[in-house]
Amino acid sequence: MSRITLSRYLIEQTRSHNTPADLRFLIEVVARACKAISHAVSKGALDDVLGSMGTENVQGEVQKKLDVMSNEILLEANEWGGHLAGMASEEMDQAYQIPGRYPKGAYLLVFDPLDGSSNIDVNVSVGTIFSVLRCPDRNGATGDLGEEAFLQPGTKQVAAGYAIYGPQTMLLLTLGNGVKGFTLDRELGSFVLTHDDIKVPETTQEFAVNMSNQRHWEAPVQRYVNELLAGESGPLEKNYNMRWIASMVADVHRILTRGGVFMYPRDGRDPAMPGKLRLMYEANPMSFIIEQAGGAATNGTQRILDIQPTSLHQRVPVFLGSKEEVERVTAYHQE
Ligand code: AHM
Ligand code: MG
Repeated sequence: MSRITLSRYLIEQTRSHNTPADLRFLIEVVARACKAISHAVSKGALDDVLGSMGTENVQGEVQKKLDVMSNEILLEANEWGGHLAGMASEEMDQAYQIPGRYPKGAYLLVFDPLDGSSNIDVNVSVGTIFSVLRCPDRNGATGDLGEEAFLQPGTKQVAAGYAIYGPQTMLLLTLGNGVKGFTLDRELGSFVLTHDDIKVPETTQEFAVNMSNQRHWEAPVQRYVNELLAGESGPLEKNYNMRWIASMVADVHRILTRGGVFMYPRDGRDPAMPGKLRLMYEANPMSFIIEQAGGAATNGTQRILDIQPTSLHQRVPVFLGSKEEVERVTAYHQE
């Protein structure tokens, strides 16, 4: 049986869904960068890539060596091909300008180069999350690309995906017509289609949340999680299991595989931080993927993909996964 590689899938998409050739090239380049990141992550202590840099990113978080390496791998892979007008990364203060010596293209690439990086040193799955937007018309302007070009709601994404560096390296991708899963065949050096048409079950008995923050949550989330914990004898009349990997890619990947609800609610610790996760680098791409797989994603009151971003590094509360549970916790916010 012939195997469908990512390249072949993308070419078929060009034929069947008019996926533009430059978008196809962009995805291929991102996938190639993810292979390089997968390789670097897998080396661990052998190549002295574990541990911290001793620096902080724009959000005041300690940068791991692999955060910085992954960011550089993605920038270098994508800057020269002529398919991008600019990039933005969780690890960089401002938008990245395509160097003047290279041609520019129609798209914007936004990424979290290594999500869940607090897990690197303990050998737990991490991943790369990415989102592709079209660059708005600049009316002939040739100067630096400003942050405003990126501030588009998630509904405008033309593609999104993530690579998960776990027992297997996989790439999950949506071009807006379903979700496909590819597994890296290291001998071939190719991502091979292994999970066709991924769907999130509508109902679930599994939830994911960092319970240590419970005392800081708002009332609707307190109520919902208490009901989950009450199990069969509570109002939801079933027992729930809990999982928290603290790597969003790994938690979302589990939900895409067997269902579940993922929450990173707003909490009362810092009013300037409405949630931990970033809209552009984490919430939007994951919400696009989850919706394309038949699930739902809200910030408690609104569909995440409808949020108009106001800044590049904006944070949002996130509830995503199996529809029934996301709708339930969202309804509690509205009561
Ligand atoms: P990061 O982008 O700095 O790695 O942070 C995001 C991660 C998510 O992957 C994960 O869901 C969450 O932070 C875990 O947070 P916590 O440490 O509160 O459990
Ligand atoms: Mg992250």
